[in-house]
Amino acid sequence: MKAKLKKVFNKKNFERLFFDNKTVLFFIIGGVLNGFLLRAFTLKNYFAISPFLGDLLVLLVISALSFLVRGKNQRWFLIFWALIFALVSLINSVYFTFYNSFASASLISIIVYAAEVSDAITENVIKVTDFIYLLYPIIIFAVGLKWKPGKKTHLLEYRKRNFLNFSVITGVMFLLFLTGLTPKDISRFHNQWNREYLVSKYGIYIYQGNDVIKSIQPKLSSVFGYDQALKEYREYYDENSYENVENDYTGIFEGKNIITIHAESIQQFLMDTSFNGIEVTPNLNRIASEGLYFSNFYSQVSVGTSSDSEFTLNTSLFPSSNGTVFVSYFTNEYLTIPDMLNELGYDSYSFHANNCGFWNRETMHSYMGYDNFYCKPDYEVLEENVIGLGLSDEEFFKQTVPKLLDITESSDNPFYATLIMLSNHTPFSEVEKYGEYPVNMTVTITNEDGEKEEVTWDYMEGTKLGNYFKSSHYADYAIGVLFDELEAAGILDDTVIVIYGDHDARLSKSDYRLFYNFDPETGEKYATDDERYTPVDYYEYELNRKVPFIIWSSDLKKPKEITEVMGMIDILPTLGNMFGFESKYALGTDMMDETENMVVFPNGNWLTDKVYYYHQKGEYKLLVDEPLDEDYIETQDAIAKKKLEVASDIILYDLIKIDNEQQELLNEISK
Ligand code: GP9
Ligand code: MN
Repeated sequence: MKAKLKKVFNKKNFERLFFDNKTVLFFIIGGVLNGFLLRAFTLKNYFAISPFLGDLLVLLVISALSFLVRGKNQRWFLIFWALIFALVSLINSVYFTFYNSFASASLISIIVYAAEVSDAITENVIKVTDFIYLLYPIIIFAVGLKWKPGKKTHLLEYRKRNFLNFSVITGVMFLLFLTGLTPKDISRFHNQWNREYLVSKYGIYIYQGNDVIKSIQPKLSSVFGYDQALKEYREYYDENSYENVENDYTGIFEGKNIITIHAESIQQFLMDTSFNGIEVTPNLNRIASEGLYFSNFYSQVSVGTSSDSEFTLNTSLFPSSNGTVFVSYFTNEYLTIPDMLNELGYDSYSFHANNCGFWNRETMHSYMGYDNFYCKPDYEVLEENVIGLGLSDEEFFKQTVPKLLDITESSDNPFYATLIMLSNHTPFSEVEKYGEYPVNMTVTITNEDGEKEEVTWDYMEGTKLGNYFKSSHYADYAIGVLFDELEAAGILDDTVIVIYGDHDARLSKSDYRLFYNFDPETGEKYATDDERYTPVDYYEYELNRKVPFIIWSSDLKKPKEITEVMGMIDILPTLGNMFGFESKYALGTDMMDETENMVVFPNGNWLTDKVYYYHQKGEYKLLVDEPLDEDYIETQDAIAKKKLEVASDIILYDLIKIDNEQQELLNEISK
């Protein structure tokens, strides 16, 4: 291996590899230059190494492959790829001017549509500089034409050697590139939703390649198994079609406005936590004590995190584990809360002060039936009001309430509004912006001399969990501001407020271990064999991921805490019964019905009041002191599996649409 590397990485070999074949050399230089120019004009990131290596890597791969093509055809191969790469740069450059983001193959049909209807196209979106990228294939063409392939280029031996040499260089480059990536970069690559980030990290060519693969993947996988899926879907809904069941809450909120607050990364245990007598979430605690508070409620997200919770809440379907619904399956037909409320005469809006294209929200929210999505350009984002990813929650709420007021003043229709918070997003590091909230503990201890002494342990300060408490305390403060502003605007009385934590904060077990096992007597953690030690194993951790869910209304007769296990999928049936709509496709249940519930997670795990089941291992933790029925696990697991399968098939094969179309056809025929 060492010898091989030496053979490749010597001066003579480099000269032969690159200068013998100028087309290859220009191909690589031109491609790198185009990638650099694109990033400079769009992201303004001039000197980042990682995207430079990413671009170079792709160009080396193509160069290596070019040696598999004989004689003159090699240059045509390179000219072809130079043209493709130049077009990728050109399209992305134009797209960025238009949308402030990078292009995605899955959005092609939407772009054409948007371009047709938007006034923006009449503005000058195509600049002269966009065409600079086309110089690249033109130069490769010129160099390629001049280049006379010598006899040896036809020789298999020559081509094979060059191919192998290039492959070694590419391999080394790949390793170099990999070392600069963090696990977060890799997971973002997998999700493919934060497009600006991906280009800034991977370069434009890798980004676009990954994007094309991700866009085609769902189409390919949906070709197979379709008939079987439709059959099983019909069988399932013949037996399990969802209908509201009359209970004490049926119709109680009919005709009222709804404001749904998407509380970023808010977990339930925050509500049970205080420091120095001050609760982490005093506002949420007060709101919960006045409303219907579901304290054993779980988010059911997959890789689509925030967007998955928006999807599941609005459809009562599980998110996809094969790609993300918002990104890969957004054109499908789903029956959503906005759809059903629109039928009841509501107008629906969503609000998020971040980039409109994140999680493809701008497009998907419109597909989900929201009449308008207010996003970053609709907000004034002053530097001093920025926390983490964007506009602070306080400012977001302060600027959203006047918009809601305009909406109520311009229409007599009730509204459904989804307000997506942002500040409490990982990594919770802008501690100085969250306001004073010390996460320490002051206690009186007996010191070594036997005297009483007051000490303050800064045990949580500086930890990620500690910062999360501070950040959540800020988010809670912002929710308090929202309530005040809504009250002042006169909106609160006619409005039901729904609050959900969108998913957990993905904190480390070690931070929890410190938090639950801190010994104020010694300022150390309890030893693991201490009887006071609380272990944080897989099950503890998973069970602790629950998020709060609250339904609040000023005219709710009796506040109530519901402690049975519930999940995001149950929101639609619950609100449906209260507001007068229902979806036969709902896979959840009405949380106000007193039946035993099961929370199924997209990874196959599930939870009841009796058991947490760990799918991958086929093991479970018993949560009650009573034995289970013999077939309990098997029966529940089969139900969980079936539900996940039905949702997954609906998403993959667009079954709701197909089923509706077939039904319509049958109705036509039978007329
Ligand atoms: C982006 C925000 C974050 O706008 O909603 O999404 P998440 O990382 O939580 O899925
Ligand atoms: Mn989120």
